[in-house]
Amino acid sequence: MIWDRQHECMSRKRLRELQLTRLKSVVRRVYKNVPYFRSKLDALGLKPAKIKSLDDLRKLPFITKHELRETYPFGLFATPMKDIVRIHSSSGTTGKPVVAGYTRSDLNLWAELMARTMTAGGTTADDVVQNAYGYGLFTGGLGIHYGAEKIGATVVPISGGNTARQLMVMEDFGVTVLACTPSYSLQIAEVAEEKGMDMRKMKLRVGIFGAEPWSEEMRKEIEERLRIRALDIYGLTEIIGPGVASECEHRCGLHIFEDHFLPEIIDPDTGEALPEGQRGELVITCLTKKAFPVIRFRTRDITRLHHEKCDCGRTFARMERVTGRTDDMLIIRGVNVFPSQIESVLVGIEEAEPHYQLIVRKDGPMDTLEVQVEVDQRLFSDEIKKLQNVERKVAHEINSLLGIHAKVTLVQPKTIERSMGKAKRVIDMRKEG
Ligand code: DLL
Repeated sequence: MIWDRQHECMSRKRLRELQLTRLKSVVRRVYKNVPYFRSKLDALGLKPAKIKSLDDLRKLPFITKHELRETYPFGLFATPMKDIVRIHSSSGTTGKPVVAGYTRSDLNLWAELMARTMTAGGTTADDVVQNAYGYGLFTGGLGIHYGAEKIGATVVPISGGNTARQLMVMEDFGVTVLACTPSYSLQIAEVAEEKGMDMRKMKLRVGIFGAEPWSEEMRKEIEERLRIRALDIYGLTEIIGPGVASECEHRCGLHIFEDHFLPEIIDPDTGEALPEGQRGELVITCLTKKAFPVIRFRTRDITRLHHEKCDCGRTFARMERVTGRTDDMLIIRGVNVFPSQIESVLVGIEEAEPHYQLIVRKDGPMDTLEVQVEVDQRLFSDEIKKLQNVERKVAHEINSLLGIHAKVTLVQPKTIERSMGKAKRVIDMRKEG
């Protein structure tokens, strides 16, 4: 199903023309209205009129976390505050949060993009959507909310937490679509199992999951335990929130809504554009947003793009599932690893539960990795030798697939903190000295 066939299936040629017109216009507008951006371009001797082709985008400077910090909170807004009707922000675990403003037209656009997202995931007006993303400053809750309402679905705005109540609502209201982070969906599955609930008797059929990296193996695990089809959606506060890219029924990458967001892939070390199909850092330019249109925003998310047409008929580029962020990448004795790669290994091991945490420490000049993973209570009460065998097996798998030595510690069920939003996968003790 396609929400906006006219745009989502437009020819690549026509799409490029539209992108160019929009790019020229957004650069002119931001140059005129955002002094910070204007002074950056002036320092480069660059006038908006020099942007004549999509390739000219590369002449423009990047926006990174640094620029967002320098202009905190509203310095990159391109409209007067009186036109801004909503503010959202990121959680800001490291320093000040990112603040995003929306005009009324931005909110309409967002609802439209979320309607595309929900429809691509197979949601229709007949569905009952349990929205367990957090409501509030986080973009997940209200983003899904307005998109699902726009397509005429019934929204249950339950927000995150109180898992027993989530299950009661799911059963009693005949919920068919669950929207939350993948890690929270597992927590819901876990509590359902504890309560002896039979998911086959529930009407739930689809999960709309995103906001954190998750592996293909984790998808399978969630699908089996909740008896649903799980789809991946992507977005970020700096760009709009969810509604930047979404999987369709074919699940071969996430379609980027390219008529509004222009993607590039760069080498995160050099900032140079990478050739088609290569994996690197995703950079996004907002083409149509009014209040907070960031230009060449470095997302720090690692992915690659494919441009071949998808069987669903959409012509938009597809991004591969985000494997991790440049700042989440661990370098263990010279080997680069993302937490999601370790997740893929763990979820494939029968004795291990899909709850884990990675602890990175400094041991002299070396970085060491400890993988804590939960195992079944039965195994835990078993003889110590069995536990040691499983630890060895997990360490061996990690070593043979990723080439790193990790210390594996099996822990009791429920030792690893459960989250109702984004899971905390890495504890980096190096930063604490
Ligand atoms: O997480 C927006 C969102 C809400 C997306 C609900 C999807 C569903 P932020 O809190 O600003 O916004 O975090 C954005 O989360 O740069 C990625 O690193 C990560 N992320 C988001 N979606 C995915 C995904 C929301 N599907 C940051 N896979 C992004 C992997 C994701 N990582």
